[in-house]
Amino acid sequence: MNPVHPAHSRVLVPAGPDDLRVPVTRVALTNGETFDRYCTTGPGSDPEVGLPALRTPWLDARGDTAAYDGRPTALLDDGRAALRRGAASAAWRGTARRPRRASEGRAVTQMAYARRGLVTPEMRYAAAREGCDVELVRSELAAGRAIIPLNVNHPEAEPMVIGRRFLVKVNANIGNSAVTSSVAEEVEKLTWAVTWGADTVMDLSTGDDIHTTREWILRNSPVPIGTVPVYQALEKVDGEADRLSWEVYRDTVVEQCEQGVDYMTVHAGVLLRHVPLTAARVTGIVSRGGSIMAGWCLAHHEENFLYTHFDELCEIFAAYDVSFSLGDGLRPGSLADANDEAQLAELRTLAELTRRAWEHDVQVMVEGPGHVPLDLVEENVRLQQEWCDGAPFYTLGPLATDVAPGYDHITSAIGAATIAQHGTAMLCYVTPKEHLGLPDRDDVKTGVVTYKLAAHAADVAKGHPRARDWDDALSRARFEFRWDDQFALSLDPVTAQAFHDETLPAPAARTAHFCSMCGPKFCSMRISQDVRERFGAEEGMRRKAAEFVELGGTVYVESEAPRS
Ligand code: IRN
Ligand code: FE2
Repeated sequence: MNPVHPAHSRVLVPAGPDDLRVPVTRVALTNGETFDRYCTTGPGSDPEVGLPALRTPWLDARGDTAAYDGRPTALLDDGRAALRRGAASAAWRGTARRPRRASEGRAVTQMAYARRGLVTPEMRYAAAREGCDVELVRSELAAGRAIIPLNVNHPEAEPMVIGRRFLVKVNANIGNSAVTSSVAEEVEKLTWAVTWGADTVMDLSTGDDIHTTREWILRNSPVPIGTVPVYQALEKVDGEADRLSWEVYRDTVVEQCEQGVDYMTVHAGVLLRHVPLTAARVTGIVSRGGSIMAGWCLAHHEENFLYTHFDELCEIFAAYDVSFSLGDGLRPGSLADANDEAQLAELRTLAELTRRAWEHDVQVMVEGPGHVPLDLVEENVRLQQEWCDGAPFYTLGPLATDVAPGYDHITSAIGAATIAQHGTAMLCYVTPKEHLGLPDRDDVKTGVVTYKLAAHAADVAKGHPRARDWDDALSRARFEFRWDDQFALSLDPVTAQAFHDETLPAPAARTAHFCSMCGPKFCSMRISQDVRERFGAEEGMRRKAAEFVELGGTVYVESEAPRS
């Protein structure tokens, strides 16, 4: 994997008593210091080979899962499509993998271990990456306030934790629509997304190659992978939602569990009686999965089969340690619809389902909006946290205004930073193409970087122990005119450096005490440094201020500020 800056390297640092080591991105600074950042890139892989199976020894040592002969991948419906598409797919080693699942009577979810008071290597790994005590991870998992989304069939993934007490995480969606993209491009998008810091990736692929695409993505993904199984189930019934059934859906879920999907969006809160509540909305039902399920309920005049079969679904998820992402099928798609009866009715149902999943030791997060004006954002987190007993909240933005298509990464990052500050655990990114088209490579990067800065802003505001250090390191580099360090420490070194070099490309400019924004004479940082040098830092400035007052000037002092 190519680092985004020559000063970056992925380093494994020892974590704890045994040989457990966790990755960091180490930034080598020109003043001899180093700065370690949270690393999501993984070790890098040849797409045809996949990543090493980091967790297999841990899974084997626990001895509570066993490999079995799942249905041969090549015989699955869309496996056939993959075979038609040529040798590259057929030769994929995934076809020979034997999936594993919980042995009879064994509870293998991270929540189950946590509740029994057991500390797993996964918990220690996640805690080390956060820089927190492993007991915090274990107790939050046990209480349902955090999840470690890791399917036993995705041993390549590096464990990470999602919960309000931990760093705010970012999810990037990738996936082809029928008209564009190839499998290789999707793997490339995954690699690209984690390069810029995506903590999880959701594969929202539709179309013929869906199974193969997912197999490639999973085998190459160092981060947890999420899906929305109803999209694939719909493909299996040729896009006719009325023909969906629990059986088709269940088989699709099992297929994805065997492949190693770590968490799945399940729109089980869209109940028959909730659908009419959306009738008077400005934008109706904007969730793809939500509209599919609403359509099915109305066509059959039956309750949502995801709701009526929820306990069976929990049993399947428990066998593979797949986490629920309880879908917000009735999320508001416009400011006008925010926090309305339909949205809140669904949230109450999601709260009920959260508790039911917990009875099976299945990990849960709860999805949230959408489009919400800033003054209603906090209420979203408060109600979700109260009703769902602190289960992690995972929101799509929300967009704080509807009026800026083309800039919806920004309209939504404003809402995202706000909602994360109030306790949302993971943010689903929005790209500049939202509402307009399929995101390309540049859009994916822009979306991830924009969401990383929103998440980080929230981490700082929440007082996460190590968050502010990053800002301080960058600010010191900036003040000391260590330009290369400022680039290396930035979220997007490539853009930062390119912008700087646009006007001052000469190598000498990298140590110059100014940039082209203000020029040499008017650089406030240079002037402020000169003041320090000439008069000594604090004392000199105080002396100068006193002289100024003696000459009749006034100096603003906090305690004398006018009150209103
Ligand atoms: C996140 C929070 N609310 C929705 N999401 C994401 O939206 C979810 O994780 C998945 O990536 C996508 C599902 O979209 P639909 O099917 O609800 O539109
Ligand atoms: Fe929208």
